[in-house]
Amino acid sequence: MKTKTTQTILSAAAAAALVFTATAHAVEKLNIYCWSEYIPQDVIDDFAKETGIKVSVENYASNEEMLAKLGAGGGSFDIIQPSEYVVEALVNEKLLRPLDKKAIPNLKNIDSKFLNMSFDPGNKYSVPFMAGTVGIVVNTDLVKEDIKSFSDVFKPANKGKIVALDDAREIISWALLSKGIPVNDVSDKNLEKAKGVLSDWIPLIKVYDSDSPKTALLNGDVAIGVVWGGEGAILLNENKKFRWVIPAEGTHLFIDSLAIPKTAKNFANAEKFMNYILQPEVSKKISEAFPYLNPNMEAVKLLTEEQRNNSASFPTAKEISKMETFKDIGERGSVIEEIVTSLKVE
Ligand code: SPD
Repeated sequence: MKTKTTQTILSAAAAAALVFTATAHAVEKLNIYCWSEYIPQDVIDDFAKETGIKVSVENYASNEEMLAKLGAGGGSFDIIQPSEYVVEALVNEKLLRPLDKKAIPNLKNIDSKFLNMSFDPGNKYSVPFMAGTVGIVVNTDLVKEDIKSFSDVFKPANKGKIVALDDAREIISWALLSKGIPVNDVSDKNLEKAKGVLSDWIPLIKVYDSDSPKTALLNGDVAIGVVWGGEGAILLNENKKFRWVIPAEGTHLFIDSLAIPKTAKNFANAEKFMNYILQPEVSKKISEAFPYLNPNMEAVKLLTEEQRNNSASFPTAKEISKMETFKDIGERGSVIEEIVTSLKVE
């Protein structure tokens, strides 16, 4: 039979164990570093509530901003959201952690067209999040000309009426396409040609915004935009006066994925999050807030016909067949940054 003192000691130990367990649960964490306006806050909150994991989120507005922070050792992230050419670079540099696919069974919901792509064969390191294009949005109340191409957008008559993505790789690709040059052919000779084009185009741009280019169009600050497909889709939903145009010169297809940096501490929580957002209902919620080209075919089935018919979210198969994806171009990326930055300050 236990004496009263022994019982007291035992229950104190049990209480301490409980406190320890509770504390251990409280420190479960997930640090997400993702594009702005891409993962809705309610999806993050629901995940945190369901799993008890404390989630922190930081945003970036370009792949290059994200790479600079990772490279400088800033932040300690468990999930990043790189585009295809950046996944390719990070895999080559061995900076990503291989995924435990057993922890991500919902990967089965992704359309096979978006799996096993050349930037990550076998999806060893990345899970497709959203895809999309870059196109032109025209406020037809303010612009009466029939805008069909980048060359129509960047005309002197449109000076001060244009919002453009603040993204050097994007901007240079529009100039390359206008010269009939594929977006990954970034030789010195081709960049020189693109620079010539951009020296005329860049002075026409009024606003640079990669986070929310729709805002300048919505508040009437500008009349034409060269924007992400998801931003275009929101504008089309907002008002019939906005028209979406796939540039006649062509555009590119981006695939933004979730990946785990090699240095991640909470990698199992990162895989939990990946699996969570791949559930059709959750992915549908993401599409509703940020209507990009959703590679999750089970989620797409849950969207309304109107959502699926939004031309800025879902380009046709014919349009997609003409689009290239960006490739890792190594050091040429810095040359492009320098060209665009120098033209902006002229
Ligand atoms: N607000 C989310 C924007 C995502 C854009 N994807 C990036 C493609 C870069 N080439």
